[in-house]
Order: sequence, then C-alpha cells, then structure tokens
Amino acid sequence: MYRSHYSKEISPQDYNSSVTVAGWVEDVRNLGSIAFLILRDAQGTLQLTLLKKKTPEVFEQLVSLPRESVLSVKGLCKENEKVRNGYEVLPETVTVLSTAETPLPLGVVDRVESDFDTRLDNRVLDLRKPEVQAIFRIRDAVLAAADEYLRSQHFLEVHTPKIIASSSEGGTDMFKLQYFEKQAFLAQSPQLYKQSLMATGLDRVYEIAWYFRAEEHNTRRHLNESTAIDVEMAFIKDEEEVMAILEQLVHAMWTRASECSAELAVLQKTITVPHLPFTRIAYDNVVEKLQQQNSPIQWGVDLSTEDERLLGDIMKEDGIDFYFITKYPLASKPFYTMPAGQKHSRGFDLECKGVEISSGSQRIHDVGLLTERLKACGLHPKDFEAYLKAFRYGMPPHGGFGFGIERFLMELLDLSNIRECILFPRDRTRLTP
Ligand code: AMO
Repeated sequence: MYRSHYSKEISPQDYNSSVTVAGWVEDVRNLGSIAFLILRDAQGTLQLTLLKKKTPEVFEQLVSLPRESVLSVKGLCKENEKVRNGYEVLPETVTVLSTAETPLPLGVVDRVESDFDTRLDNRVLDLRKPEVQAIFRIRDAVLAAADEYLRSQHFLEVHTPKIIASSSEGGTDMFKLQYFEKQAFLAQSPQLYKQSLMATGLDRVYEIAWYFRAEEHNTRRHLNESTAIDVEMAFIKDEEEVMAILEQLVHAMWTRASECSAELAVLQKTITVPHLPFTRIAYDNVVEKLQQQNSPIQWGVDLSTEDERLLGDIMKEDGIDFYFITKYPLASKPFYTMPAGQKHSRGFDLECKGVEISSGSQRIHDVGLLTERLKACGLHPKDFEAYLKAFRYGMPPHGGFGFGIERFLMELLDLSNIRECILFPRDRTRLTP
C-alpha cells in the first residue's frame, strides 16, 4: 500500500506516525463497536481499523460506504502482528473521493466466479482483480524485455501506417474504411511497410504493431484486433538468421516472465525457461508424422487447428514445447515468401505447445519474381504498385517475422482464452467496452 498519493510504500519507519493512504474500499466488516475496512490500491491492501468510541463520525461515515468507493484517509499507522501485512491504520480524517453505485455488476473479490462475458462487459471492475492485473503486469514486463533484446541487436523501433490502400497479407479478411473519396483498409499487419524500409538503410526494424483482421470465426485463439512484435532485417543469408533472432527474443521474454515472482504467485503459475536452440522440423516431416497418427492432412495445405494440436502432443511426448515448422509449401504461404525450389518456400512458423505464436520467412527481393508471385496468388500487381516501387531501385535480401503478443501470453501463462491477454478485446461480436 502506498504511504501517500503516488509516493513510497508503507514501511516499518511509518509505524506510530501519521500516514495518508488512498484506494478502493474492498470490504467493510462492522462488528458494532469496532469495524474493519480493507482498502486496496495497485500495490495491495491494508486494514483500516475503525473504533466507534474514538472516532464516531469517521466510523459512521465509513461503515455505510458501498464497496469499491474511493477514499483518501489520514490516520495513525500502527504495527499489528494479527493483521496480514503487519500493520493497520486508525483513520482520523477521511475524504470520500468517489462513491460507487450499488449493486456492483461484478464483484472484485467475490469467491464465485463470474462468466467470462460478464467479466468482459465490466472489464474496468474485472481489471481491479489482482489475478487479472497480474497478466497485464507480466505483459508489460515481457514487452520491456523484448525492447531491450531487440535494441541490443541494433533494431530500430518504427511505426507504420494502419490506414492503408491495399491488402498486406492477401486474402479477404480486411476491414474496409472510407478514406475521403477513396476506399481504404485497416492494416492486417505492417508487412508491406516493414519490407519497404529494407530498401532505405533503416534495415533492422521492429514495431509493436496492431493487426486488424475481419476474420469471421470466433475462437479462443483469434481476435479481430490483436497486437504483435513485427521484425524485419536485411542482408540476411537465409531464413535461419531470422529464426535465430526470433528464438532469442522468445527466450528473453520467457526469462523475464519467470522473474515476475509476485505476479506469478498471484496467478499460481511457475514458468520454466525453454532451452535454445528450438527444434526445427520440416513441413514434409510434419505431414508424415501427422499421417502416421491418422490425420487426413494432404501435402500442400496449412495445418488445421486439429493437426497443430496433434503435432503439439507428438512433440510433447519427446519433451518439446517449442518448435519451428520450416520449409512450408510455397502455395500455403503469402505472396511475399521466398521460394525454396519448385514447391517449397523459406517460410516458417514457430509453434508453442500446438499453437502458432509466430510466422515469418525470407522474402522475395526481386521485383520480377514478386510480380509473378502476386499474380500466382490471384492478386493484381497494379494494386501493389506503391509496394513494388520499393523493390525497383535496390532492395537487399531480407526476412522477418510477426509474433502475436496475445498468443504468446496465452501460452506463457497457460490461459484458456486469448481474450484474457488484451485489455479490451475485439471479437466477432464484441465492440464494447
Ligand atoms: P501471420 O498472419 O501468421 O503472419 O501473423 C503472425 C502472428 O500474429 C498472430 N496473429 C493473431 N493473433 C490473434 N488473433 C488473430 N486473428 C491473429 N492473426 C495473427 C499469431 C501469428 O503467428 N506478415 C506476417 C508475419 C511475417 O511474415 O512477418 C503475418 O502477419 O501469433
């Protein structure tokens, strides 16, 4: 608990002196002549002990306050071994900063679990729960680790447009937007722009990017608005160099998460940091393994959710949680993916326990081949002229990946629904709050 607004935490030096604390009323227990009020802030909780005889006005004011109201309290801080955090505060003056309406649509400390939709409908109250906050504190910590790692490898943080004129990924799952007299779209990813930057000399970049995808399916691992760490790097030999950065990045983030001991304790989780390098398994080999387990998969198509899960189980038997699937069929990867021979590509996915958390590739850097591939994928090169222009005047070999932040957190913390990992989820039916 903070000693006063935005200042230091209460410590034994504060015992027997006057402190000011502020927070939300978590609970009030009125025993007649004495009452206990649990006050909560971002740091934790403390007990206010109210003595009717000593401070009758404060007593009356506080015992009738609805839960989740906001208070500022000045009072004597006293050591008390019987209280959970070793001290209590005896209030002398109280300012009610905000009175909560009753009944609460969602209990913050109720033992009964609310259904997920009620929680999301009341996300602001839901976010007051320590176990929900812990997810976002860990999210913050792993993103700080990602920044540190990527900057240490000389990547520059960039921000690319989210209102764009043509598809980034091909396909139809784009949100349309009227841009004055023109048709525009919300970016499915920074793909075209991060690649364009490779022609500029800003040739190692990353972006914490928004992905907007008008996918109709409503699953536990898809969002219509999600975030990702997008990386692009030039002058590479092949996709292996990109995969090396990705696995180091995951390792740095996983390690940082394992150090978030207070949050992991609240979530009752332990995190084991994986060993590097991650296993590489070629797509052809994956298909063979899956067919041996009676999967109907045919060579050439992307893995279905079922196949991904089955592969996760097969790998788990060998004690492997993380693995790259490499050398995907060219036809199953986006138009910008570099071919490897006639039928294969330099595209890869990183899987964690049967869930794809990242995909990437070496890209095509020859404008002729890129135009050919656009056509082969049923797209019109003239819609991509602004992108193709970046390739016409000197484009080095390059590659990169997109790494889903919510997917990563979901796997890191073993959460069953991706919506737990984003503050205000957007899915097929949810647009508010
Ligand atoms: P891809 O479409 O595979 O590749 O996306 C990269 C990663 O982003 C996450 N992701 C999602 N997470 C939640 N909900 C969604 N609807 C969703 N879609 C994607 C996943 C996925 O692995 N431009 C390429 C990346 C690249 O090659 O650089 C791309 O977007 O974790």
